[in-house]
Amino acid sequence: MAGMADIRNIVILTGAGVSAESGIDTFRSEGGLWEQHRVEDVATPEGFARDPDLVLRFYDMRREAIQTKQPNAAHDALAKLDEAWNGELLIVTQNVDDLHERAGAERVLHMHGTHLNAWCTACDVRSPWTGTLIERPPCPACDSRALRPDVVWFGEMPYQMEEIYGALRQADLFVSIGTSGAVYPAAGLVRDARELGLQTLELNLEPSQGSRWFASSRHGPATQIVPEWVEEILS
Ligand code: BV8
Repeated sequence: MAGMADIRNIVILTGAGVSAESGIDTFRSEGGLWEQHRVEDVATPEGFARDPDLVLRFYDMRREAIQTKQPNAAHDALAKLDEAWNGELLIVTQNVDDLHERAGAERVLHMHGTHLNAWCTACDVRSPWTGTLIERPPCPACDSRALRPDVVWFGEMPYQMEEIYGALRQADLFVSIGTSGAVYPAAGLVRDARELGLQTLELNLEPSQGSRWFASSRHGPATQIVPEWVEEILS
């Protein structure tokens, strides 16, 4: 990639594809999560209001499944980059799993929340959570039985957008890994990056919905193309 030498600050966006080879279902592949459930029913505040048990079971099942999975070579490579890179680096993930952190990455931002917290709709406190919510357990902070997944649903504002745009404004390179480019504002970040003059690279199994916005694209499984790219940029 041209001009690799002048890369100081990097923003990386990851999606479900980076965790696919860890055995965590993506959303839009055949048999993916959204095919088993209508999005409107399980990932919206309206769906939660309409049928809280359905939504709580959906997230209980995923929270439990995620804890049985391990980071893969793509997570490991990104953690190695995070550790070795002495410029700015931010891994913005759309994933609610904690595989980036379990691989050792530290500069991680969960723009769509995390399966590892429960969020109390009574007192607004977010508590670490690895169990289930279907039985309406009491909030550790206020005792109310009003906990929901700490996940950003459709129609809800993604977390820390100002921090993400701030990192983009300082960056020289934007890399998108394992995402279909189907959901905004995450899918729009590559256009923000281009407008800011960043170099843009897509690493994905196949061209995403936003492929045309990337100056460079590489296609293949993340466990193969992400370590290759990390070795390249660290050499
Ligand atoms: C908001 C958390 C506004 C939940 C998620 C019309 C036009 C434009 C926008 C909209 C519109 N109507 C509504 C909107 C807004 C809406 C949106 O974008 N809708 C889409 C459907 C059109 N967005 C929102 O509502 C967002 N909020 O806009 O708020 C606002 C403004 C001000 C004030 C208040 C509010 C919030 C969206 C967040 C929803 N939550 N997740 C949960 O996890 O359960 S979305 C979820 O899907 C993910 O988080 C991610 O963001 C998104 C896409 O999923 P991906 O991660 O990309 O996974 P996917 O399966 O799609 O793709 C996997 C990719 O990996 C594929 O490309 C595949 O090829 C690749 N892959 C597979 N295997 C591998 C691989 N790659 C490499 N290696 C492999 N082995």
